[in-house]
Amino acid sequence: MGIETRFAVKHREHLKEPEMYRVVLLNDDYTTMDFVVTILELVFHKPTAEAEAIMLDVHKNGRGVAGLYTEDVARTKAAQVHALAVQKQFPLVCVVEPDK
Ligand code: TYC
Repeated sequence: MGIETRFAVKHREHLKEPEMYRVVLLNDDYTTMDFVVTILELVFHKPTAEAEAIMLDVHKNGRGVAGLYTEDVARTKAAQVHALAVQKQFPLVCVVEPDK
């Protein structure tokens, strides 16, 4: 076994998958469905059909997962959602929580 292979094998054992975080959208009575779909398309890069399905899931069940990311990306996306919601004066809230 060559030096590079031995190095790779030895060091791979110290690598861990990053902890993942959910960005969860919460339902409310005032934010428009169109705005939530737009958020899911723009911030979370969901295709329209999937964005509509997630929005309806949140509308019916009170909350729903917009996406799963490393913590810094999840918090950045949550901040982007908040900034866009404030801009349009919608009370839309999303929270970041560890995925197990
Ligand atoms: N419940 C809102 C309405 O009826 C739509 C909505 C969906 C709001 C998802 C927020 O995260 C949300 N206009």
